[in-house]
Amino acid sequence: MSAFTQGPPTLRHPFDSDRAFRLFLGRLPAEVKAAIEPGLYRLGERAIGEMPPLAAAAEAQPPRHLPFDAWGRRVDQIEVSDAWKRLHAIAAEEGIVATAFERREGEHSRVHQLLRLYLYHPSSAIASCPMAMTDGAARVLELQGSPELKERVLPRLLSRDPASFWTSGQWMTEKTGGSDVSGTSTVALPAEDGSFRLHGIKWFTSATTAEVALALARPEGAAEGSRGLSLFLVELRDEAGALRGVRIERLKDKLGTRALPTAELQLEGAHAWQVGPAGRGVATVATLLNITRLYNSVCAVGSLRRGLDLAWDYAEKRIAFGRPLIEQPLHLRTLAELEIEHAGAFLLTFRAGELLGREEVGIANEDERLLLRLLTPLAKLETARQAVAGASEVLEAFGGAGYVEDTGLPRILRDVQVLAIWEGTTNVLALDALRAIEKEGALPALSAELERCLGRDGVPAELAQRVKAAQEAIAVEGGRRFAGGRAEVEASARAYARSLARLAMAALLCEQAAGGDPVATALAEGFVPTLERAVESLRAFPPGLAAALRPSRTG
Ligand code: MFK
Repeated sequence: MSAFTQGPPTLRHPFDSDRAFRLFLGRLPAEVKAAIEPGLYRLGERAIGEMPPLAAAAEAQPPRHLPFDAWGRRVDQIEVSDAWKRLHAIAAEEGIVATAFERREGEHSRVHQLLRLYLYHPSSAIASCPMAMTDGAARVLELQGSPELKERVLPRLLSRDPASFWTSGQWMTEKTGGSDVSGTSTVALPAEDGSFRLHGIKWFTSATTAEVALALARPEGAAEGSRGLSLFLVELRDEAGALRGVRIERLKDKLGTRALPTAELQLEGAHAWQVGPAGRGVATVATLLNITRLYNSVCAVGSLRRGLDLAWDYAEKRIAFGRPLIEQPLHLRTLAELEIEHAGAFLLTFRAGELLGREEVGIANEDERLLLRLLTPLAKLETARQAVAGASEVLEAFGGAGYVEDTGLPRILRDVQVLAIWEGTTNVLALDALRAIEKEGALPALSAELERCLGRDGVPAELAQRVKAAQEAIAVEGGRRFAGGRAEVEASARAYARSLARLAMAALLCEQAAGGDPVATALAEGFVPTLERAVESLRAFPPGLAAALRPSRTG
């Protein structure tokens, strides 16, 4: 009798395994679908073939900081693996950034680019992070860069040639705060040629091997607080590629994203050019933030998909109690619930992508602009939480194997945890959604979107009714909280934003079900109860309870 061995989970091509992806492709205009499908298919093949071993190799050989050379000279090099470099090169070749800016598919170009990112990210060892920042920086330069920067830097960020492709970092966080940047102490001193020299400490800079970075700094003599900040494009390196005016203090030792170099930097006269108006640094960098937040959502959905694909495959192979796991009703339901979460996350994220695509080619109307403004933080905060909860469930679906490093599964959980932190935590994003609602009046645009989705012919009537009932309950509860004063509004912001995110997801799933596809209908039926639970948790937390639980300092 041969000893029992359990085969590892294997990946199928996303065109076969990913129904949300397929349903979405099927709803694109026929000519767009025909134009982008072959390239997506090829990238899907790379994502399950060539890339996973590269990602594993990049993880196994994390970046090293080499402060000095053998002779004691300060060199501040970050040594990265060949695999990590190759993953960057693949991103350039596949146009992970460029696709959105070439605009070959007009308003659908952004969606095309995000679909490419969705396939690339789970096999990239988080090389998706530098691509996010590069994309955001490219958009800021496209909108607000000087002609000189547009000519010299922008083509590098959009290059498909790995040899000339540059990436950009994003330097905001200082020791005083990652969420609150108002205490930024990096100073910008003017140089004779119109550029600036930056001096200060940046405390958390991802992908520090970049060639350029967008950084917040305070021009000498500018006001305190965030209104005194301006945005600068830093050119990190001299002609020879050595760092110029930038010292690397150390690399961060992080829970996950271990192939990605993240550093503490001392800026000692870093060469920089102002981008956007003086004193408008936060508002200018918001363009970048909204793009990296959308990347974050796509990566959350992609990671959830990867975990699910592995768990479904394993469920076919793994026998327990005399049957494959997939034949066990409870296991099947657990994975189906994750599939439902993935479907909602996918649709909300790609709806935001559609709107961004329309904005980028200049055809979005005011309602669409406001809807995008609100859906961006909603998608970011909810999909990140879904990815963290989903990854935890995926590990559990493997039993003990999910807890063992060399299966590669623990890395999924470690890596998704950051999605709820960087680019704004859940609470910061909930407050941003509130900002969009209160300051910009974005809520009516969401109502119009719900009407658009639920008013489609063929939407299952009972589901549409339940979504509308949830919408009313959220409005009533929101009104009650708003009437309760500022502290009450802020305390409820997370539950409120999460309910709105689920409301939008449910409506989009109902719209998708309008065509009568049985899988689409099942996904909508499965999702609506999760919306009802979110509304219940918004309602359930009594005003004043949090304050009652605050630890006493006197007793
Ligand atoms: C794999 C995925 C890839 C992800 C890559 C990740 C790489 C990791 C790198 C990082 O983590 S970098 C750090 C990311 N940091 C953040 O996301 C900062 C989080 N904090 C916030 O978002 C705060 O809300 C914020 C810094 C914006 C608060 O600053 P302020 O100055 O107190 O905000 P204020 O005064 O409300 O807004 C200033 C202006 O910006 C206002 O415009 P006006 O001056 O015209 O009135 C706001 O309306 C505008 N604004 C703020 N957020 C906006 C926005 N506009 C549009 N969209 C937004 N999201």
